[in-house]
Amino acid sequence: MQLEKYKIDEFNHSQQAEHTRKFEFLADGLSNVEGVLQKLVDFQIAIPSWALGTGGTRFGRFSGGGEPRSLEEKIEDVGLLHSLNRSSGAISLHIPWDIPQDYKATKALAAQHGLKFDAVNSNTFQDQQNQGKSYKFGSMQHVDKAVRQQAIDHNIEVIKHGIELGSESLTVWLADGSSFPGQLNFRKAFQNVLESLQEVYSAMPDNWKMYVEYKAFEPNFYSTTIGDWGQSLLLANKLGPKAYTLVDLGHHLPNANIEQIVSLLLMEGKLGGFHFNDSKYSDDDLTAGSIKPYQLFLIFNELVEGMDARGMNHATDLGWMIDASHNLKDPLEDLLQSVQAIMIAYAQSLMVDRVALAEAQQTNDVARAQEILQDAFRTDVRPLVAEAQVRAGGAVNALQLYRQLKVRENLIQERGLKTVSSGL
Ligand code: LRH
Ligand code: MN
Ligand code: MN
Repeated sequence: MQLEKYKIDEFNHSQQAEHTRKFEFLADGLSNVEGVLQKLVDFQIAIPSWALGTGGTRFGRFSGGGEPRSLEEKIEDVGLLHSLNRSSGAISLHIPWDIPQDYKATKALAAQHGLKFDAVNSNTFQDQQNQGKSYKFGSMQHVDKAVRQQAIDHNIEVIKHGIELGSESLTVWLADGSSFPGQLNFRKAFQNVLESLQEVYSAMPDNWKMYVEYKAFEPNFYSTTIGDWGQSLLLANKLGPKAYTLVDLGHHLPNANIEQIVSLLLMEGKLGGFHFNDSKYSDDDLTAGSIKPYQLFLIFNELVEGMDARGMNHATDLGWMIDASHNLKDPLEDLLQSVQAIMIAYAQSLMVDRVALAEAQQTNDVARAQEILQDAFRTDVRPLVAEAQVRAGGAVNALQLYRQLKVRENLIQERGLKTVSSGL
């Protein structure tokens, strides 16, 4: 489906008076509005290809209509999101759920939609048809060298696809671990993973980054070989300067202080990327900001502070990605909401009075420090985010326009009501 620019302009025009009133009211009380707006315009969040179809649970999947049936249609869907909000200018592929057939054509299609290829993801947590060895007992940790080799070869293959598409990073998430005490020798498992990752690492071009993603549990329920940020950081440090830790917000044990983890990883120069989502329990993959918006803000607060301290570019120096997939909502509406929540948290964190906060910390003024953070968090910055998206060429309210233009209905007409998407 084509989303012509004039439709966005018409919509923005119809909302102009109300938007201007709200924006001017907000901007009036803020300092450095132009600087903040530019940062918001520059900020882009990659969309995972696997979130474009309705996600399932292990109890079932209720497929939605008009879902993308091919890599091309996934790119088109992200293109739609990006033309609505101008903040989703990249797609993250998962191999072999996505196999590019014709690199040139795939790249041209993405460019036509203004999209880049973000991190490519490998998959050694499922067995594929015609696969020689099984990953039932792990992949890179496996006791059998032949299984480890298969996992290494797959990752090198993924890097090759990424190079062809212009991607510059590889995300490795391993399901490796054990479900019963005694099943695994922890040290041997870790060592095997390290050695396997070293081979993959050396196959990466010099300008690439490897993101080592950790997760506390699931599918293994006794131990996970890369189970937390300590294990990931250990690997990243041993691997070398191209390896970093990736934080997926849903991959922690309950109540973990993720903002503190982020702060220390940044301090060590080893924070590589993010998988944004939200959760009530564990890896729920719910819409970012839907359950714990204050936590999302606190994480951004550390990100902005830590990146500024290290002189990092907010827009380009970390891999910002969403990893949420939904089984109830229209996936595109869900993604628009996630991007919006991330932009809001980012905007709020840009408004924190850092000088006053440092002063409050230095004088142990606990109440003042809390007030400073909550002042920013309790400011309704939606008009600021909307203004940035309009300036970038997007809609003043992407979700509202999505509904008004009946995008899903159009996609159903084009692609059919019952579609089977590849992925989760
Ligand atoms: C694992 C995970 C990882 C995978 C994705 C599908 O739970 O977060 O990032 O690649 O889900
Ligand atoms: Mn993830
Ligand atoms: Mn996950």
